Amino acid sequence: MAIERTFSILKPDATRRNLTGGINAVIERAGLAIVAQKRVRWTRAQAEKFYEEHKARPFYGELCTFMTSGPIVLQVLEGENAIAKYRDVMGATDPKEAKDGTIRKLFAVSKGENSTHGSDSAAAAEREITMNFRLDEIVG
Ligand code: FUP
Repeated sequence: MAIERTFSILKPDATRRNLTGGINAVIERAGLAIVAQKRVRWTRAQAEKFYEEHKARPFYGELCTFMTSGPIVLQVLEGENAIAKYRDVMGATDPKEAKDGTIRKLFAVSKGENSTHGSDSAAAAEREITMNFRLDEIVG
């Protein structure tokens, strides 16, 4: 296994409920290092671009509305097998299906308001990190 970087978002439902620290504790306990982090609020155009692969899905408009409804925390996580590991730590998209101890089981409100995003492949991680961070903002 190799040291990888993955891209993470703490979504508006999480920032609204002051869960940044609580979620970061789960991330760090899993052995992932937070090597970049910034709190921002996305424009509609930024959300639409980030989620453009979902453009044809019925939830696309609602997803972009939700992702611009409040502050979000953008992160780069680093560690062994970070991409798959963070997907495991987040749990299933729908919190009703997420395993005990996962972020979404612990914190998510619903399938849409599911507290976190994590890249689903190496190509996605590369795209999402470069879209959201300059190289000098990542300190490993
Ligand atoms: P995930 O990879 O677990 O974040 O899930 P997807 O890529 O399938 O979906 C991206 C986001 O779209 C989810 F985080 C939440 C939203 N979504 C819905 O709102 N409804 C759905 O039925 C599926 C996804």
